[in-house]
Amino acid sequence: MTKINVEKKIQSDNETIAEKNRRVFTDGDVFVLNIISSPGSGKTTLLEATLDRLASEFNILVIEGDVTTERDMDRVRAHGAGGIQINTGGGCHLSANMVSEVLPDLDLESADLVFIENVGNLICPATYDLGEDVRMVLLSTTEGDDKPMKYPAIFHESQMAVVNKIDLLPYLPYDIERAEKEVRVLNPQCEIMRVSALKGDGMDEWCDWLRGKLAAKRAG
Ligand SMILES: Nc1nc2c(ncn2[C@@H]2O[C@H](COP(=O)(O)OP(=O)(O)OP(=O)(O)O)[C@@H](O)[C@H]2O)c(=O)[nH]1
Ligand SMILES: [Mg+2]
Repeated sequence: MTKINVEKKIQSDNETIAEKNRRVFTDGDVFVLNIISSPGSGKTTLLEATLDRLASEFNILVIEGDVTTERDMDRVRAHGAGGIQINTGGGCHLSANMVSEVLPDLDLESADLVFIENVGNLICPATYDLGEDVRMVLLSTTEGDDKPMKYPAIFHESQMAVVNKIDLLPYLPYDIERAEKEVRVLNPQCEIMRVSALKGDGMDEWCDWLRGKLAAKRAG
């Protein structure tokens, strides 16, 4: 019982700070995407591919979440992103407070899109609102097609699910229809898209989705 109360308090404190972050993001007129996946699904590769296509059109900031190192921040900087690396020092997810602490270091006024790459983990980040507009789960074909039902929380909490590494479909026993069906069972409202961040398949559709989300937010 005590454990449940402590968890509820942590979540409600997080929610309060997330709402403050959301107001800061809205004042900055930016669209914010919180990207969650297991390690190695291709979050940073998707960001690199997105930057290659959109960095000349939009001012893009990235908040990188990792236990340690600046490796992912170095990668996205090399593709034209501004932003900042957060090291959790062992924590398995970003919290609204961690994001709130770096907001003063970001030039949101001149930004259009803000990507938050969460710590690679399919469980812990699922229920931590960071103040984003959309929470997105990235699946990949190398993980196996049974993951949605095994890790349901993130699929309940996400408004967008992207299946990455579709270039590998001919070589893997991955039933993409099965994975997508499981997502729909868990969350019928969740949008679903397929991409290969590495090879470029689906990237035009993905970039159009981002353009649409930014335009919709700015239209109020
Ligand atoms: N074949 C193929 N490989 C990919 C694709 N996207 C990413 N990869 C590879 O997958 C590996 C992991 O990619 P990352 O982008 O580092 O994955 P990540 O989700 O950012 O990893 P963490 O930040 O450690 O959680 C790299 O070797 C990428 O080149 C893809 O679409 N197709
Ligand atoms: Mg990464």
